[in-house]
Amino acid sequence: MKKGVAALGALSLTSALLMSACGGGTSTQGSESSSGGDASGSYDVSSQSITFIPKQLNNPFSDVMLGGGKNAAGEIGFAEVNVVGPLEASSSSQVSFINSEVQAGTNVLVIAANDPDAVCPALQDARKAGTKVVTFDSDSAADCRDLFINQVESKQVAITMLDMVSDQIGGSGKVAILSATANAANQNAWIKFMEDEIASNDKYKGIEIVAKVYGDDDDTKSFQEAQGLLQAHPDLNAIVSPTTVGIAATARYLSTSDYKGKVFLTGLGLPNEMRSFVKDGTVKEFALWDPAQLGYVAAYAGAALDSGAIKGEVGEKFTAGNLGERTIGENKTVVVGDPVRFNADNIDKYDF
Ligand code: RAM
Repeated sequence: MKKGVAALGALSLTSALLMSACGGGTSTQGSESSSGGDASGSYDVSSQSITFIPKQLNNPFSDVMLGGGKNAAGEIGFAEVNVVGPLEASSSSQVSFINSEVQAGTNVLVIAANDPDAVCPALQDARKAGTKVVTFDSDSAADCRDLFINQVESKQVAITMLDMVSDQIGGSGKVAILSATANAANQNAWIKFMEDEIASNDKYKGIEIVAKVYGDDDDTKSFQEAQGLLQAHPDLNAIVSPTTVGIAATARYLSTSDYKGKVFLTGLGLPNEMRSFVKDGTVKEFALWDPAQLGYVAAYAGAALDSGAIKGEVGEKFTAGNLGERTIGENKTVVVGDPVRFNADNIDKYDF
């Protein structure tokens, strides 16, 4: 059980999660912990605590992901569930949160790393103190965590984005990437696979990546980077933004610019944030997975590790509640599911 309340300066998602349930999203300052629950889940964690640290709190994607994580934690029966984290996704912004949660005695830490290496020493200390460390969404270096819960195989995310942009530009053209932070392990893995595929797969040989810029998962910076891309590359055919913050900001810029309908935009987005841009013709198609499932599986993985049901070795299996049995794969990674492509025909079926 955790020894105390989350450290001063920790930020909570109480209202963000409520807002997210209603389709909005914001964050407040303070700290949050909840107690209760029983041991009715299959893992006995009734005296244990779990802490979620997303890349940043003021991100609607994080809100949905944490919603799934908290649902699972309640279902499993953790005695205490905490959500803390920074408001911006910079490299070292999570270190103080890791340290204070571990000092307070959290049993399970579930973290989306802003930088695969910057969080490592703190995560190593956490593991030495007996905390089980699960990364989700964005991995740390592999030797600093017990398990990584990956949304989708990284290569499959890359291929989905390449297929969408290729369809939209008719197979060839100039493409820019507007990413999250320069250190984000998840975006960098997807971009690397995109570049490798363009270089090696004839299907994508007409795609030329002419620029890569970083909006830092900050709405204003992403908007400005989109504007800057179009100024610097007036002959651009498409922007691929593998971040929900970046794609929404870019769509907002394009929707009122002369480029609307001329420069394509695709990547990874939340249907609820992108719906109006699909309906007004700014965006044809983009993709994502259900972030709530990612949080849900991560909480179950943490419970399975903490209760001793698994050690975190490749080949072991655990049950992730109503999402069923999962197997630990190569590199101690668990894959949650497949991406979905959203367009005018199906976007109204999704509510996240
Ligand atoms: C942003 C974040 C997150 C990523 C999604 C697709 O919200 O960068 O880490 O997984 O986009």
